[in-house]
Amino acid sequence: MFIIKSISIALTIIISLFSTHAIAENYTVKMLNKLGKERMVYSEKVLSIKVNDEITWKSVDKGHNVEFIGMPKGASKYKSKISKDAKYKFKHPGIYLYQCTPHKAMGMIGLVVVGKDKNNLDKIMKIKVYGKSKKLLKKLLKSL
Ligand SMILES: [Cu+2]
Repeated sequence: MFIIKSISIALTIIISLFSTHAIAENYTVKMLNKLGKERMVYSEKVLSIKVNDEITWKSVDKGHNVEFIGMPKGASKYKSKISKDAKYKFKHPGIYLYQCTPHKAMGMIGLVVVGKDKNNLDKIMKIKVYGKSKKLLKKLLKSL
């Protein structure tokens, strides 16, 4: 009886460890000069993640960064250093829009949807983006 109880307690601990592990995930987005036919791109343009997930942007090619230009209420602004890996933990549900500062007119933008929450979609649609990013942003928002 004692053994069965011990096993069941151990199992409960193991399962809870696994589930807490599954709660926060880390995604990787590569910052690239070239991807197929595209130039100056993030390897993932749209990511849907959960609250408390993290994204690491890898500086695979030099000269890129991450600059948040739109985010849900409560989320802090973020701007990373050029040619450095960047990491951000998404604590607030909603849509985040970011761009690469040097290539913002070349369509180097990305969207993150946290917690499947699109409460700030109207605000994101009104954010000013540049050059090639205008058409791309419209397309990406439509795909959400
Ligand atoms: Cu760039």
